[in-house]
Amino acid sequence: MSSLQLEDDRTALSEEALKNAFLDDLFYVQGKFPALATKNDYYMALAFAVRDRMLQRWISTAAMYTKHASRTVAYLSAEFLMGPHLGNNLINLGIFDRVKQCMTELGLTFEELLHQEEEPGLGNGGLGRLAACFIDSLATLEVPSVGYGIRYEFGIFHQEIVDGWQVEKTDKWLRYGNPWELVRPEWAVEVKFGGATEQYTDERNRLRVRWVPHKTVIGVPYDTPILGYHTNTANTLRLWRSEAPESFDFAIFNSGDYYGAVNQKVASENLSKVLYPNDEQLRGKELRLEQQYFFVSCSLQDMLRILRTQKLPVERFHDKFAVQLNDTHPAIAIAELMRLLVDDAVLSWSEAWKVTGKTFAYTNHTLLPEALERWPLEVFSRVLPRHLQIIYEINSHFLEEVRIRYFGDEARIARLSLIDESGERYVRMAHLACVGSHAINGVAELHTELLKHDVLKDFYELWPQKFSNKTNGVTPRRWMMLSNPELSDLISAHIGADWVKDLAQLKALEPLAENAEFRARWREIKQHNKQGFAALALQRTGIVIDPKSMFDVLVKRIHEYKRQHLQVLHIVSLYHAIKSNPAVEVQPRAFIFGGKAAPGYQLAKLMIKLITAVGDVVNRDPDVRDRLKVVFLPNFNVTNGQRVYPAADLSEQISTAGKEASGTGNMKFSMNGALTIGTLDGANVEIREEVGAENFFLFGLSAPEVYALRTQGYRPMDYYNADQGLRDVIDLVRSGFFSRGDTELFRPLVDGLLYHDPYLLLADFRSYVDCQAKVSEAYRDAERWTRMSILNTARSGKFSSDRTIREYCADIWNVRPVPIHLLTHAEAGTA
Ligand code: F58
Repeated sequence: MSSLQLEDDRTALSEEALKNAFLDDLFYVQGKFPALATKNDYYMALAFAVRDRMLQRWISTAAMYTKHASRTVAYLSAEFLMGPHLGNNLINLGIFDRVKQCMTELGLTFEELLHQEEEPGLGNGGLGRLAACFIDSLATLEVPSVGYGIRYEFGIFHQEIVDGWQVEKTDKWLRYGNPWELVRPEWAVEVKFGGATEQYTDERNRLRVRWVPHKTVIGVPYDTPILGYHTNTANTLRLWRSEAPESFDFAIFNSGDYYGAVNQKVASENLSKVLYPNDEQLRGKELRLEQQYFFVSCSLQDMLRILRTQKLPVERFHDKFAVQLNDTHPAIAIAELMRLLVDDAVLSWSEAWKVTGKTFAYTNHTLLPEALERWPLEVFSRVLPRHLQIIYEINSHFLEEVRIRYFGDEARIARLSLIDESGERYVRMAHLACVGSHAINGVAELHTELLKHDVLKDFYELWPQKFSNKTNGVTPRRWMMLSNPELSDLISAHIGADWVKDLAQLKALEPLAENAEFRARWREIKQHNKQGFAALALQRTGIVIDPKSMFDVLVKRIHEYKRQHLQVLHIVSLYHAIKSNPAVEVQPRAFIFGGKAAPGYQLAKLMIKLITAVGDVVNRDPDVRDRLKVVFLPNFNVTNGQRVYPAADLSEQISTAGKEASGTGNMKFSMNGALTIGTLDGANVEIREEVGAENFFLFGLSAPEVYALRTQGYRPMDYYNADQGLRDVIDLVRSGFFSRGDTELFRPLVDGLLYHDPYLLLADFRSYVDCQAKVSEAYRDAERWTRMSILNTARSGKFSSDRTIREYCADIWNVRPVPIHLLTHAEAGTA
């Protein structure tokens, strides 16, 4: 009886049970009573009450997977940009409104509790957030899977804006503890680094290689349950933290070198200390390579342990696990699995290579040649001497195959080699990933085509069958239900609630675009979201924006190829028009920017300063009469994203065609009813295809046109000379008008545009500004705009990450759903 009671207390979802659990946790976990409890105590108590509800599902899921030895996806990613868990878990458990009600009845403000959570910002941007959307979809689709990554103590830096400049602060997200994770010291593993290798003959007379490392560290897994939406599945996100080995203590006694030992301990713990921001400075960083190898080795050892507990032989590794490499950051896994199979499990090279090839698949996320990872041979051999030998051996087998196929084509052989020998020698991680994987994919149709015919052309010619496209998607649970509850409720009221799991059903909204009452309600919700965002912007920046103006939003990492400065040129052109004739008619707009610049990327930081500097002038000029406002919202992250996408009227997707692999923010905007102004780049192409050309504002050169212009010789100055409007804009920035007369401040940007302009802003300027005029005209007709907005949402079904994950499951992973039956206490005890 008492055990049954306990089970109910910890799993029941009734209002009464939830309230009891919450108060229980406040007393017995936080050790507080209401009069002394802080907001954080309340948040923690609620989080633990919710976690209990998840644990029953988690245990049931683990039991089921173990019993059935289910084929499992292992998603290897150096980044998981999860965002806050509480709200999402409540949505997926189906108790969001009920818990809100409970908190209100207890006299607490639910929103305040949600805001109490420090978001785990363990990622830079798109790539890390994609991993988070994917594990949500995997759980929702009931697919056995584990996300493997690094438990960084400091996530992506916190951005402040001081005097218009970015200032970085460390992200102490673990400061108040993390109620969502469980540490599993019993599954810790050892990881070796450096040193040397030696050959030896084992007791069975086999010639083998032994790696004698210079140091070892311990990887300790921290597990977070990842719940599916309205399912019993709770998969695992397993993040590794590095620790010093136990032997540290003995070393002190043995050598007496206490401080040396302390240093070693600190060094071991530094491995998982901080997420690297994507930086030029990142190139060749030894610690970064150590991080990559660390989490990869931990994860593969963990998979081998699971194999052992399920009594499966290592020869069947690929039957049990489908391992996806999220870009090349985990690509060292290919050499590591070979090492584990050949050196430790004593498989033959050819057998190990077969297993490895069937295990891995690789996703590429970039078209920028400078972003392709390569490690100086010297660094590589110092950190991973055994892996370098293995890579040489892989390369020699591979190039043998290439030589047979392309006899005498030495140039091609040099291009394909895993080692770049054109100057200083490097290990090419993308080549390792291509050779060691059975599947290679891009993240949008255009991106995949460019991979096949440009970036990875030689590999495509060799193995066309390995290549496929998997257009990205985002989870509608977080990016619609949680962030835009009113819109979600409106949709459900009209077409039922099944769209959340089957986003294609949004199509049923199409006819409602012709329903005036529905349109009015649609507008009302957008207006409400805009008011909410305006309040946030005021609180964070002190700038007042009018919710009746058009919210024109550009949020993403700051990078030249993403062209935030093209939008600045547009703003300056409008401002110039007003100054030339203050009576001119302009559509009132709030230009909203957000995004972080890599700390070492000087031009990106200068772009932020330019945005804020233009804002300082425009926002205050009485001639503007508040018709234009420029806001830079500091610290764009998942939490702020949830506020901004639902409030946007216009989504800016203005990268140079052929540069943005996919984009995923573009999808979040469109789902929430924003219209896009964009180039034919990344997934914009497919968004336009889906929503219809008439509901998308297209401008700029296409990827082939960009290519042609570059080949024929691009001279930005020609555009400057030929276009008075462009000249006015550039000259105004150059004159020091936005920098208190300082003509030097923005020179690197302006001269960069006039004399180099690698991202073709000047070539696209006129087309962009003209297109923006069409946007303004369309916005003036509110009914027309609303129709277009509804159609954008209605036709965004393709961009659910559920669709993406279904494609990976069918084409690459060959895995099937395993529905979970919830265990009771009694069953769990006897399993
Ligand atoms: C992004 N890459 C792409 N990399 O730029 C974007 O187009 C795409 O939609 C997204 O991946 C998902 O496929 C990206 O975010 C990084 O942040 C790297 C992190 C590690 C250092 C180098 C950059």
